[in-house]
Amino acid sequence: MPALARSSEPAVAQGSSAVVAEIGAGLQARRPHISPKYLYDTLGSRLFEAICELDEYYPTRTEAAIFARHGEEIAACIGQGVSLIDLGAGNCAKAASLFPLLRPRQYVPLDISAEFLGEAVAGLQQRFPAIAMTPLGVDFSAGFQLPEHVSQTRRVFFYPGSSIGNFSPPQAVGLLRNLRDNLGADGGLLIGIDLVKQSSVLDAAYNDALGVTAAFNLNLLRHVNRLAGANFDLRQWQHCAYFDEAASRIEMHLQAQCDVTVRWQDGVRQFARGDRIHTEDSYKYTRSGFRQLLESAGFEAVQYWTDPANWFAVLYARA
Ligand code: AVI
Repeated sequence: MPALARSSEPAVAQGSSAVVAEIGAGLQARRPHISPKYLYDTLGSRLFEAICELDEYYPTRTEAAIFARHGEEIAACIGQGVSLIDLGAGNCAKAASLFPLLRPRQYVPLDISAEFLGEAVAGLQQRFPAIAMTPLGVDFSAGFQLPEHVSQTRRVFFYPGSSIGNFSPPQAVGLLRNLRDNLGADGGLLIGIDLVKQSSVLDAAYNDALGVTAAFNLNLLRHVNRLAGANFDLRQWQHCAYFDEAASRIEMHLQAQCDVTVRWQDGVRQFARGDRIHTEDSYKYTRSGFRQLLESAGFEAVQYWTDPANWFAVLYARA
C-alpha cells in the first residue's frame, strides 16, 4: 500500500510520470477513457457540490432525508465514540449531519481533492472542537493505511452518496474487501447506494437543464490539460450521459463535435467527429444485488434503510 499523502499535498501530483502514463494509456485505448477520479480537482469538487443542489439530482437529498429520518436508529446501530473514516468526504457535510447523534471520537475524512478537503475540515473543526480531525488527501481506491492513533479505536467506514457505484462490480468487491481487511475488531461500514429506478429519472439526474453536470464532465478535460500537458479545447467536446438498462449503469462520455487532434506530454491521438471518451460509470443496484456484493466481500448487512419511493438505500454492515 502506498504511504499516506499529507493533507496539504495534492493527491494527484501535477504532471507526475505515473499520472501522465495512466492518462495517455486511457486516451490511446481502443475505447478511449479517462478515470473519473480526474473529475475532482478543486473546481470539479465545487461543481459536484452544485450538482448535489440540483432538482434533478435526487441522490443527495434522498440520502440526507434517510439520515434525518433514521439517524437515531443508525447511531444506535453503530454506537458512540468511534473513529469515523469518511471515504471521498468532499465537503464533509454528510458526516457532519451525523456528528450530533454519533458523537465520534475521531473523524478521518479522505479525499483525492486535498485542497478542497482541507478547507472543509478547517470550518468543521471550529464547529465540533471536541472531535479530533485528521484529513488525508489520498486516492483511497489505490489502497491506504490509517494513522496509528486511528487504528487503535473502533473503526467505522462511512461511504455515502453511492460513490461505490462509480466502480465496476468487481472493482467494488475489491474495494470493499480492502475495507473489510482494515476494519479491526467490532468495526462497521455505513454505506449509501443508489437503487434501480425508471430510466427517465436517471437520465434527467445526469442531464440537468442548467448544464452543471455537463460542466463537471468537461472540467475533466481542463484538469487533464493541466496534469498531462494536453491541449483539449473544451468547445470541441460535448457532455453525453444515458442509462444502460442491461448493464444497470449510467454511462458518462465526452463526444467530439468535429475532427480533433489531441496532443499531450508524450502522445497524440486523432478523434473523428462523434468519437467518445468514456469518463464515468454510475452503477445502480437492487437491494438483493448489493447484498450479494457485500457478502462476496466478506460483509454481512445488518440493517437497511430506504426512502418511501425506494430510490436510495443506506446500509450498515459488519464483517
Ligand atoms: C460521486 N458520484 C456518486 C456521482 C454519481 O452520481 O455517480 C458523480 C456524478 N457524476 C455525474 N453526476 C454526479
